[in-house]
Amino acid sequence: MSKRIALITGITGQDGSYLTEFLLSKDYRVVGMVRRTSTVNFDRIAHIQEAIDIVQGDLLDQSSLMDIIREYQPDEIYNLAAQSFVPTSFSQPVLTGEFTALGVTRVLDAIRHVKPDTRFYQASSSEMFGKVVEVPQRETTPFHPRSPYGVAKVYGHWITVNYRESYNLFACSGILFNHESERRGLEFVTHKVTHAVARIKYGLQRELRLGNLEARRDWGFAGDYVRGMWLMLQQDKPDDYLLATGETHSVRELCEVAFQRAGLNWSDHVIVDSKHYRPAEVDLLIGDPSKAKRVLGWQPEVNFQQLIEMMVDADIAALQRSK
Ligand code: NAP
Ligand code: F7E
Repeated sequence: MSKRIALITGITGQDGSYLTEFLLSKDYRVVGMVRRTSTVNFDRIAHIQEAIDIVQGDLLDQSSLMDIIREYQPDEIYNLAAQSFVPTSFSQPVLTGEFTALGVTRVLDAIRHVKPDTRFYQASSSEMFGKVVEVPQRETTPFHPRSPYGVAKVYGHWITVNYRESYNLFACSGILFNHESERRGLEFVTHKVTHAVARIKYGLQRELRLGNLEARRDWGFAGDYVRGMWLMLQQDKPDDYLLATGETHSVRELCEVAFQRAGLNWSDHVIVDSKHYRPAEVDLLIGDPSKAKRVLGWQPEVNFQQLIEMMVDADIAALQRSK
């Protein structure tokens, strides 16, 4: 039997790299779409690059998306590409809308015209809940986004639902809460903290400047979440699912756990700097993943403490290797 073909947009990102490993383990042929840059940055997929096809395309360019689908005839498309950093969405709101919102329509429309039986996964986000109206948040909780990023993701979510309902596409929206790993970008708070912990331990820096320590998030491990993405596309019918751990912790608790892992006291090093505050904050996120558990049989295997300790250990090991 010929291999199933999966196309991943955003393959060079954190989730793209874990999803690629997962799909290769399921014997898929994986095609990764990357945008053209003058310097190639395939750090996260360098170890599996030989096993995949890389193709150039861009969420801003409709014809590139159509050509890729025509050429590779994917059975499944995972749309992970986005401008995903919330503060940048405040400074570059229009670009964020182009990538993170309209980009979704471009992929869906390419599927509709070229290969309408392709199964589609949209990377939606807990940032859509924003100023939450229900605790914990479920698939049915109304959205109140608090950033241009969150607003763009609400658009991406509803256009996915709309193409499913209008054109009968197998289109799923995964509402994923924060998920992290040693491959997380260094600007996100978990990796910013664990990376700084390693550097402080080895005397390479003394202080760590953060913003709102009281913000609470439902943090899980990225490796667990990509399994959920795949499960959504293996069902008989397309639907939307929320993936979360069901636990919430503050940035302050994140600091406590991370510094403690390295034998340090967080309050000796962390400085609150208003520069890192956002024009509008998401104060509390906690998800109820019971639908994903019931229907997909999905549940996370790594808890908050294990995740943060894993990330600190990885950052310390990386620093030791580089010395
Ligand atoms: P990430 O590490 O920031 O990766 C984003 C990817 O999108 C990168 O591969 C990037 O390519 C690519 N990209 C950006 N603009 C593009 C464009 N115009 N055309 C083609 N590719 C483009 O994000 P992530 O953490 O893996 O998250 C994956 C997806 O899930 C994103 O859509 C994110 O918004 C969403 N999400 C993430 C979380 C989370 O906690 N991680 C939670 C909910 C939803 P370059 O390498 O060229 O920059
Ligand atoms: O912030 C607070 C900050 O940037 C988490 C993206 O993957 O998850 C991510 O979005 C919290 C916020 O992630 C700093 O104010 C305090 O309340 O790690 P973050 P995020 O904004 O939750 C969602 C689900 C996505 O979909 C997004 O793509 O931490 N915080 N001090 C800080 N945050 C940062 N980055 N840096 C600080 O110094």
